[in-house]
Amino acid sequence: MPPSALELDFGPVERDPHQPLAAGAVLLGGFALQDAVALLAGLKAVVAISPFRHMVTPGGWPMSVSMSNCGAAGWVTDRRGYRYDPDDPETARPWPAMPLVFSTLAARAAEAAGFAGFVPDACLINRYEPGARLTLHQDRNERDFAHPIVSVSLGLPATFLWGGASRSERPRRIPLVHGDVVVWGGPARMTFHGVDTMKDGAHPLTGAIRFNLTFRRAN
Ligand code: MD6
Ligand code: FE
Repeated sequence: MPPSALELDFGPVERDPHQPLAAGAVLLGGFALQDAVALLAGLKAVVAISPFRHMVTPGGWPMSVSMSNCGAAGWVTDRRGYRYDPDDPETARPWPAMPLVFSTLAARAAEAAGFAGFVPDACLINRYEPGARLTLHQDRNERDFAHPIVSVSLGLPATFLWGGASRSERPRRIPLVHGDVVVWGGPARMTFHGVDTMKDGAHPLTGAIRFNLTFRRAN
């Protein structure tokens, strides 16, 4: 017997889809699930133009996470520091345009989290292989911290590290899975955060990779 429409619509729900992390920050469980295939197609088109690369920190260390960008501004790091650049330093061309499915999803998620009118001009694309990690940091290279940040997880699960206003605060560990979206802004905007060392695994859409899209208003 086929499952009833009721079962299809309402199960299986394992987590509250709207999980507050702090004032101004919320995890929208599964918010991007319906768009995941289109988002991955958009990602593929972007990195065909501006490929993933391991950028170097100002201290000279290559990051374990490889990155690309799309939109009017792209986040970059090199020996000169962290900043947004309208051009991809590797191609010496503007970053690829932000796919409509990216900006539409980011705006919908921001609105669902209470930040109506979010128009991202930058999308940083992070690519994690098993063993990759992102140390605790604040996102502070944007011009106006009044805008929230929208973060979309695709592929392998990860443990998000959610700290406090100072680096010394011990972070909470938040599991993030394929399709999850985190939005934060307002009083949570400068929270220290990171991603714990990625475990090995296999996701049907991405294999042994986690992608993260973070949408910002840089300028
Ligand atoms: C990641 N995310 O989830 C890394 N930053 O792969 C971030 O560093 C981040 O998710 C600011 C806002 C949301 C984020
Ligand atoms: Fe960040």
